[in-house]
Amino acid sequence: MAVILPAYNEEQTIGRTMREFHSVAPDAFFCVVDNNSTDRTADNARDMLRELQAEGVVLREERQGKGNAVRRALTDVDADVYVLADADCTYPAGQLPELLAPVMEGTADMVCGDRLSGGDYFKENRRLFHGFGNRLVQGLVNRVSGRRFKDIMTGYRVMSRDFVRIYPIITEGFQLETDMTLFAAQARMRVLEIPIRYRDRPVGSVSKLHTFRDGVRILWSIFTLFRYCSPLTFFSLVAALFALCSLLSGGVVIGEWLQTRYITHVPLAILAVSLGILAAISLGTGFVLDAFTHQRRLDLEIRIQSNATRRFTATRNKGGNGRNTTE
Ligand SMILES: Nc1nc2c(ncn2[C@@H]2O[C@H](COP(=O)(O)OP(=O)(O)OP(=O)(O)O)[C@@H](O)[C@H]2O)c(=O)[nH]1
Ligand SMILES: [Mg+2]
Repeated sequence: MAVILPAYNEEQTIGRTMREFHSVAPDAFFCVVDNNSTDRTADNARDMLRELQAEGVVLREERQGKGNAVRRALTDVDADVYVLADADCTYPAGQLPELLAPVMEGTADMVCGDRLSGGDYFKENRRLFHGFGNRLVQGLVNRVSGRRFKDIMTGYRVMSRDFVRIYPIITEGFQLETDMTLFAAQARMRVLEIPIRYRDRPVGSVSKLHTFRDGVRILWSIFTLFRYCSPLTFFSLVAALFALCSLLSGGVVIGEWLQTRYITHVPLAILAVSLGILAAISLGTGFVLDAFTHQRRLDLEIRIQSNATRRFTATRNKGGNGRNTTE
């Protein structure tokens, strides 16, 4: 098992986070990914590895961003199960066994620590708009994915090797968590959410999340994903908008022609026709991209099937019925 801790200027809390996780998972391989920290984060992590006599590594990633850091860890470390957490002591290491069990047993591909159901997050995290932002993103993601996720942006996750091997990390920053959940939904992975306790960062440690900058990036990435994943719906909506404008501007022209058999609003007629053409082009684009999306889904499914670790093997004994389980 690998515990991945992306850390950017977390000298105050990285050691304590590692100690807490080590106390519940002494055999875990720690992977701390430092990202150009200007404080003693990397040194403290190395010191703590030595002190705990734990297995692990402190990696350095040049490209800034949590997504880049996690990508480095998942690319460099091979493990049967991956635990992802923040290096800021906010997530309860004590609940790791609960989160770990379903992935270990093979009944879930990703288990998320749900901060919101217990209510701690709203009490503990006092930053204005964070509760609102979480709810907004959750509503949008649930709408796009058709699922009912409770906490989409949690940073405490346990992931199976199978999930990690097929998940392409293309996001660089804090969009990572939202993207992971959306991808899991798209790939029809089994996602389980378990309510967890949540504490605010200890006094003196500083959050790396910029409410508006990162909020806008997350919303933009959901919008982009909607365009990529449901192009037919997306471009049909665009086409409907163009068609409506075309009808509104063309209505006047048609009305005039019906009454007088003349068209005096020539510019308006040209506008209406142009908007109609744009509507048709948008709809056509939607159909073409829909075919691409279909192909991409097929490719993804093939990748999932060829990468999956099979839980059961049917024995090929001559007279047997092939069953080796009672589950
Ligand atoms: N390596 C790396 N880690 C990062 C970067 N940005 C954030 N992190 C780490 O990602 C984790 C989450 O960042 P936080 O600032 O706690 O973000 P958050 O949990 O959404 O915000 P809070 O609710 O304020 O804690 C922490 O362990 C950070 O150190 C980065 O650019 N590089
Ligand atoms: Mg945090």
